[in-house]
Amino acid sequence: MKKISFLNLGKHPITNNFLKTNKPKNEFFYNLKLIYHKETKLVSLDNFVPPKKMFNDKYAHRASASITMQKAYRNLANKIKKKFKPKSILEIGSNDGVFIKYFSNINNVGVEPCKNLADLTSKMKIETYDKFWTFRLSNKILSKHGKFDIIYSANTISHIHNLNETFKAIENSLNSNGIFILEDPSLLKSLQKLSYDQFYDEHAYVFSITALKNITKQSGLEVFNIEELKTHGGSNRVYFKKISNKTIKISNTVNKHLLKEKNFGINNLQTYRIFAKKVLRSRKNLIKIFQKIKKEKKNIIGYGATYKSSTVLNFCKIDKKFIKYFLDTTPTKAGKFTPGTHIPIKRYNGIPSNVDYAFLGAWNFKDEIFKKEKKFIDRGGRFITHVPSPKIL
Ligand code: DWN
Repeated sequence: MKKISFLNLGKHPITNNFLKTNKPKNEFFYNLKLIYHKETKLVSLDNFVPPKKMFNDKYAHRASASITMQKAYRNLANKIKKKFKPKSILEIGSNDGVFIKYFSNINNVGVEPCKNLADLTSKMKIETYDKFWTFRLSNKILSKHGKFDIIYSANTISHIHNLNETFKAIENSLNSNGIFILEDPSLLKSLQKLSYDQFYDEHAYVFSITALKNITKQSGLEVFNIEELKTHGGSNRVYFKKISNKTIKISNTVNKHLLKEKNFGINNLQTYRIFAKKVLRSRKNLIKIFQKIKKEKKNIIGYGATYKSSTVLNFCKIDKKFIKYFLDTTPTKAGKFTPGTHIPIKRYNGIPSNVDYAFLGAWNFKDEIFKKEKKFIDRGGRFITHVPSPKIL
């Protein structure tokens, strides 16, 4: 399979490796390089980081950390119940149970390799397997729980390296009329918004619908509906059925989306070369903004120590010189340091009055944050973003 490299983002740390010290010994770095697969049109990292280095019992991210996501999962759970009336549901990557908890009255099973998170849902009486999703695990779950009406997976399939096995195992675990719902960041939106921070160790892939169609052909699954979501800066919710199930019609959202991707140039290497050039320009302009503010001796902090922001900070070499500290609502990140750039992270308790600028690490929650930080904005505080282009908001 021909792979073409189109962007080298340099050396990067493990994004989940929030450090206990700002002088770590032997911090792990890998080369973050993006590639385009000519045949399947898949876009992926060149070097995959071993899963156990990323997903372990110290996993920091909590899917319920934002009100936006809490609402999104509650609405989706209601929609699924109303539309499909499932008697069983499996979630791959159940995180802290923000979604699966709504299905406590049916056969609900979680899969979550990060033990600290799996323990949270086990305590909620949701049977949770603290294992990586594999064909073997699908058989193990099958022998105890049977096949499922719905399999749901948000922000997880893009993290699993062996896609062939992943989709085959999903097909294996679905009832003949079962539905698989995948939610992951959209490649089209990432290219359009120049959000190159969607690429980091965990995001082995950023999917287009074109690539998803191509790579799932072998697994016996086919896409029958697509919903475009605003979450995480632009995601796709992709509905799959078994190819053998002829009772579900393919919605025209599928062809519409494929055409949109084709018109943008998803199938064209040149699109990625142009993206790469724009990313280099974006870095230059973001650094200029930080340098200018620093010259004015103003205080800059970071807002939301996201995994995504690790790509921006390490690629642009924005460290403690520019950002005094990050504020984040996640309790397990507080008191630690950002991977690679070693910026302190403090527990969020409002933006202090001496802060002039806040770099939006969690730009994908801009609306929620702007609402919450009205006081900061009203007193002249400004946010810095790099999406879709570096600017002060
Ligand atoms: O796919 C993934 C996504 C869904 O979650 C994972 N690979 C890892 C993680 O990535 P991320 O860190 O880029 O995700 P978020 O959801 O954009 O992270 C938001 C961060 O910002 C959290 O640490 C919470 C924090 N936050 C905050 O401090 N104040 C968020 C909001 C909305 C706030 O008001």
